[in-house]
Amino acid sequence: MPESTSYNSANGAQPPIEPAREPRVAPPPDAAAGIGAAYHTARHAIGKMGTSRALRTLLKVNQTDGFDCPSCAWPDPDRDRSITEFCENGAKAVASEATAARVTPDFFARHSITELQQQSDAWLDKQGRLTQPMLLKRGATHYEPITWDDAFAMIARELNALAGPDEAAFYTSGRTSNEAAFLYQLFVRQFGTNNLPDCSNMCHESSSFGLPQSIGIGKATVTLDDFAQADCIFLIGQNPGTCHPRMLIHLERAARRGCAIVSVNPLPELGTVRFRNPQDVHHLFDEGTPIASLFLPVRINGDVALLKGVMKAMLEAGAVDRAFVDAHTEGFDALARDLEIETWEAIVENGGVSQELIREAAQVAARSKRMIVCWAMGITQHANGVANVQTIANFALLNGHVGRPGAGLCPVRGHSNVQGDRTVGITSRPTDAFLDALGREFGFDPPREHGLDTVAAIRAMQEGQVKVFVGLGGNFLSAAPDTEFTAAAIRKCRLTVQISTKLNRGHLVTGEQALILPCLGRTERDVQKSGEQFVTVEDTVGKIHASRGVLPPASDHLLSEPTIVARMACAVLGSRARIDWQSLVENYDRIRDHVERVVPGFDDYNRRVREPGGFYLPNAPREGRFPTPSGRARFIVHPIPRHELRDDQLMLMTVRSHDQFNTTVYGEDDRYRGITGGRRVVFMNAHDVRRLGLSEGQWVDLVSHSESGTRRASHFKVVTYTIPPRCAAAYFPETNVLVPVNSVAVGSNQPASKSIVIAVEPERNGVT
Ligand SMILES: Nc1nc2c(c(=O)[nH]1)N[C@H]1C(S)=C(S)[C@@H](COP(=O)(O)OP(=O)(O)OC[C@H]3O[C@@H](n4cnc5c(=O)[nH]c(N)nc54)[C@H](O)[C@@H]3O)O[C@H]1N2
Ligand SMILES: Nc1nc2c(c(=O)[nH]1)N[C@H]1C(S)=C(S)[C@@H](COP(=O)(O)OP(=O)(O)OC[C@H]3O[C@@H](n4cnc5c(=O)[nH]c(N)nc54)[C@H](O)[C@@H]3O)O[C@H]1N2
Ligand SMILES: [Mo]
Repeated sequence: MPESTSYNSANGAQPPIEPAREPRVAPPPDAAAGIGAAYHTARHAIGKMGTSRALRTLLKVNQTDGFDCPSCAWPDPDRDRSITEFCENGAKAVASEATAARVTPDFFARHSITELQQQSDAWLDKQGRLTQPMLLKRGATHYEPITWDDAFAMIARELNALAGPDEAAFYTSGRTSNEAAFLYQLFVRQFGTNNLPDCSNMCHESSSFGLPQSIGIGKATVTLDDFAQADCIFLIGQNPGTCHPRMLIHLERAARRGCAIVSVNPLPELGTVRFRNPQDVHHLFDEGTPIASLFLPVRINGDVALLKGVMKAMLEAGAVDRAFVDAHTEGFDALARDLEIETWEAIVENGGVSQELIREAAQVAARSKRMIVCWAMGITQHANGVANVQTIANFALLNGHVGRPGAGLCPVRGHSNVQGDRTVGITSRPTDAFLDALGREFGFDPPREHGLDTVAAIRAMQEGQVKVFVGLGGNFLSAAPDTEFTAAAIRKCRLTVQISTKLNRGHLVTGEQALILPCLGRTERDVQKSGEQFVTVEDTVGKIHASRGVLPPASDHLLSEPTIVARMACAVLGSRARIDWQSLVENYDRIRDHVERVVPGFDDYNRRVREPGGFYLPNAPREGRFPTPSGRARFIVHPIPRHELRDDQLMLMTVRSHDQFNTTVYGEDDRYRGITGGRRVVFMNAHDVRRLGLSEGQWVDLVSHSESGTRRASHFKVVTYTIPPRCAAAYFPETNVLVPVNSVAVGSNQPASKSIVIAVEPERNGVT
């Protein structure tokens, strides 16, 4: 456990404070997207790629013969795609990957690790694509080039020298393709461990854990077509304008045909307020379409209380689908009893929303014949994230909104293939059925004991139990909670290996020795022995489709992710290898043939994925069946969480700005919230600012206390904002230092990075 000390950014694990940087605050724009989005799309794309490369690349985004956008997991239309099936933030992600800038061995010779640590996240990303395998030797100040063969030999040496396979952890981030992920988990399990932490542990783990208990499956039950039929859509804890901008097109269409849209969010996020479709040139300059017809400014982590209020009012009004409840569910009586006992006083106090507004939302839900409920990180990243998810399931089940057209549950996934990675086996908690099938297919006995997830892996590294860390994509250091604790844990490893496209802070805080293995990105052509390959991904509604890059690789030295995994497996497993890894990557169809025989739902994979748009995986609840042990969906009742905040304390949520993709910072602005030129801001309610004796624009420190110590994030500018009292918001990863590693969701072990108890103190160190 970290000691009771204050942390600072001096050792390079946190983004550095740039004293000269002064965030500016202005009123947010009146609508999301519009001409501003078109302008910023062009600026990022052309600025990084040049005009012709930008056009050539962007016109292939999300086309059936092109590549899957590397940004979010929002689905593409089954039919009638427009030629511009991308958004401003998709264009930023593409431009960041397809940039013409390069990080060469010469770059690493010029800049020491210490020097690079002092650079901002945006600067690191701007340097361009990694071009060659690089090695950081023990005690060295600079990375130096290494050959692929030597790199794999080194990984083999270190992994095979461990006392056992459980002394290594193998992380995956959600951009990895199904093909690479399947090979990776196969390699890891043949090596002998289930230590497969992934970004999903920090993302939708509360959904993946909680939803199966409620409805028998951990995924969305809807398709895009359902959004065209819904008469009511709830958006709970989600910021689609920034994080899933293509969703706005479907929300706009829904709003225009009279579908009620209810946003439950502490912030009036711009994309849920008003939208001007940048693809609709005729309406680029009009006032835009109002999106949410009702906005419930819930208190942070007030969702269980609020939804209980909505259900209580529905119950009173008799808005219960008794036939559905009797035929398909269990646990209703306990739910009804609980809602009866729950007082409006507790509901209003903990939810932070008035009884009138809650009743209004209940009326909307009660009237609905086809209701979709969407949610994202505002729901999952709390200590009671699983309870949040299961309460949402209760809400949808109450009036039978699962398994009928135009209705259903929709956990909106983040990374473009985070869902697919899980489907093909990236999990530290595999089922026996999966392991049986994997063992049968490849003639080995996979390890049965469950492995380490993200938080458990950090602790194991800290305790010296995990000595080698391999990351297939991502930025484990900056994405993980408790930055300084995590950094210290990583530094204890003997070897850390990052398979990456772009430079990030995770390359600068390493084990005793470190490797960077540069790989092809989505946008690039992947040519193997049998010819040009494509990979496959799964979107948030469970549709599997192909992704084929169009650009020449950023460097001749790059290998594809499947190739890197296969060569690592050959080197590490040596004579223990039971399969011909080399032949698998000569033709990715061969990988897919194996997937087909191991994972249910992939029948005829190679043929069906070649059909334009791909195919849907089976989804029982979508067809009205619930694959729970009893065959019924379950109402699972949870208490309202209570937060006893001291007078000087606030509840902080860590959110994304409009100019970032997770830990990749494209720029210093957050246009939709009126912030430009800097990210170190804390959004607070005006009443709290006054009450705490602070003033707008003042520089403050954010301090979190827990039994494991005091954590401090320095130098944030106070911004008064439309946010409920006692709530605050700031950007991640600058604030990850405040999230105690032991502050996790019950059941899912997901870091509670949206309910951090903080105090706001006048700046101590006086950086300015
Ligand atoms: N451009 C861009 N796109 C992205 C990403 C990105 O970083 N940038 N990241 C991708 C990934 S991996 C993910 S997981 C998704 C994330 O997508 P989101 O989950 O939409 O993103 P967050 O910024 O985490 O914001 C969550 C929202 O929840 C609200 N919120 C916070 N706490 C609560 C609460 O207690 N209750 C309720 N009801 N609301 C709350 C916040 O105000 C915010 O609007 O986006 C994906 N797409
Ligand atoms: N405080 C706080 N912490 C959070 C969150 C939060 O809301 N608040 N959100 C959490 C969530 S939802 C998530 S998903 C995690 C994200 O955690 P990660 O997925 O680990 O982080 P990313 O920032 O998406 O990873 C970016 C890096 O991935 C590499 N990369 C990009 N594309 C590719 C590729 O095609 N192949 C390979 N091999 N590498 C690639 C690049 O080197 C890039 O620097 O963060 C979590 N952390
Ligand atoms: Mo995520």
